[in-house]
Amino acid sequence: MTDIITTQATATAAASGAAATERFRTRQSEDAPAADTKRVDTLATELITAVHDIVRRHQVTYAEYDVLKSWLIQVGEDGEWPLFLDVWVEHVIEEVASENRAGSKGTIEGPYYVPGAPRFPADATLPMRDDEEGAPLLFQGQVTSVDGSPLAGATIEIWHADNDGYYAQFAPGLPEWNLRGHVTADDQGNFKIRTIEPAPYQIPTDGSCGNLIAAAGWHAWRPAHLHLKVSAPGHQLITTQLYFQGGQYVEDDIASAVKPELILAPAPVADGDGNQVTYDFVLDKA
Ligand code: MBD
Ligand code: FE
Repeated sequence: MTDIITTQATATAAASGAAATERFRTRQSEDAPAADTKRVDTLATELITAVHDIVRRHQVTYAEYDVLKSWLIQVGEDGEWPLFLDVWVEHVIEEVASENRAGSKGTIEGPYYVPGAPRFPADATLPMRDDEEGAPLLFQGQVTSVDGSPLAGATIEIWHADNDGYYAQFAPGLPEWNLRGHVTADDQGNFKIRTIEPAPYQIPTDGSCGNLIAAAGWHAWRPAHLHLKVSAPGHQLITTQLYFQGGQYVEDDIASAVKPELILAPAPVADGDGNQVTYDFVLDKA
């Protein structure tokens, strides 16, 4: 009995990993692309050959091979493949995907996006608990096209961690849509979102990604960040994140997802609590 209560009340790698894996599977089954044999041949062959090269170059032993094998099995059992891939691989996928974009910078999506968040008009307060901790943040801006025209009715999806670094639906005890919302900009593309500043995010230390980080002597942290998906009809959706100037780990993100264009410098609100910042989004045409 005590065990059950403890398990449910504590954020674990296995629980957040299982949720992230399930979330990804749901999305992938809806729009899985067809595989091209030639492409799979090329990519799989080069990946396998790269592994062979590493084994030869570093004289990898049977003992090390067996550690790798059990670690790979464990990543799956912990449900941490989404976490592993998004932390150590996705930033290069995003770099390649956005090479030819002229509008606002994007960055990785990460494992914790959930579609279908509650909708709000252009002046919005994100769902949060009555006693939600963290400095209030007023995040506002305008969405325009690369040609400068305002994008009326653009949508801004936003999701972020709370003041303890936890995401709703991936950690226990949080309201389902806490700090998640889908905001529709006004007829000038303007939006105003009231929320709280998130805390830095620590990769779970009790799972296989945490084991790797500890074994390699790395740190397990991402800087505090807001996640966003910004879109408008006839334009390319951008998935991005925004960080906080001077914040811990901004210069040293475990997921390598910080870009200079994505760093906010909020200023104290003159006649109230917390900080405010303006950030505009420019979308490329579709
Ligand atoms: C996160 O919150 C995140 O944004 C990424 C990319 C990886 C792990 C946790
Ligand atoms: Fe995140």
